[in-house]
Amino acid sequence: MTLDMRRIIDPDTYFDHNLPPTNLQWAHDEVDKFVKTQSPDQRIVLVTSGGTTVPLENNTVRFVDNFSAGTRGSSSAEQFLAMGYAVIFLYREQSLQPFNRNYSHNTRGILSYLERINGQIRVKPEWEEKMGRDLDSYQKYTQEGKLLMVNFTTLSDYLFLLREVSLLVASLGPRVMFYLAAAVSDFFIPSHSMSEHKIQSASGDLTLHMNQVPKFLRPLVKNWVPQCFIVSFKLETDPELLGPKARHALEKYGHQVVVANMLNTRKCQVWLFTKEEAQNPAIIQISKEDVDAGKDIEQDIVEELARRHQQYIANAQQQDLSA
Ligand code: PAZ
Repeated sequence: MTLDMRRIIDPDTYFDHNLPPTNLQWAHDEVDKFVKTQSPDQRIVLVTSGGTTVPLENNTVRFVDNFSAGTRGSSSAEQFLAMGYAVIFLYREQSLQPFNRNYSHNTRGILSYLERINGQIRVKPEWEEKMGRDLDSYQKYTQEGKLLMVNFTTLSDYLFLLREVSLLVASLGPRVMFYLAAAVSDFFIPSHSMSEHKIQSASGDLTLHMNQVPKFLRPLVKNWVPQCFIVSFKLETDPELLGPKARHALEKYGHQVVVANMLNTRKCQVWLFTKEEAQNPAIIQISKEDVDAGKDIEQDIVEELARRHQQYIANAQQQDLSA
């Protein structure tokens, strides 16, 4: 596989050349309704979660994917809800979902939590308390209209939905946080360059030309939601690159926070880069023992970001008063 990174596509023209997802109108209506039912001072967060697929054929048989399971996003969504946020959860279909995440995607299938007693199917006693708590939370937040889940699969689905949600929440300004934890592909094949049908193996080895995905953080920060509090994530595997890349993103896009993490330690350590702390980022870490005991680092990440978001809202209100 070779990557052709020379042709950089303009973010503004991307949407003219790619097809929107089938759930775009549904998502528009649901997000619009969701936002309108929140009280005027309700803090709202858009959490993006999971990886994007990049199709290799228009009639897709094969695609390029990545490792992200949606652990960060789904756990963070639970923490935001516990802290009083209304959460729009934009997630990769079949990746982990808040509260449900404890019963999927591991070595135990859902049936291993159940048993049949006198003909009745019930949760095994050792799981009753935890499952009961998760069920109560899930039902409470969805019924109270505090959790809305919107799904995507491909890179293109994700980008269309991100823009749609952004434009719907933009007018709410500083009280909206963007928590962009999804692992979004950096490369793709534009629809018009893609094979229409399944690529045939009879022609021998396969060489793919992939374009660079336009940098959507730029229009998001500058045009779509210029007043919102924006947190992006940066993942690397080479420790030498992590700090410079996080700083570069901050300088280039001018948003509020970059959460930097390394692939192998992402469950126990992250760095928060801001303009003021570009050379000396705050570190959030938990021990391996805490991770093994079931603690999620997202609890600490979300607590810290919510604190900074509150400060951001207060500063914006102060500026309004003195304007
Ligand atoms: O989904 P997960 O919990 O397995 O991984 C989370 C993560 C590493 C994808 C996230 O923390 C992250 O860094 N997202 C941005 C990746 C990037 O585009 O650099």
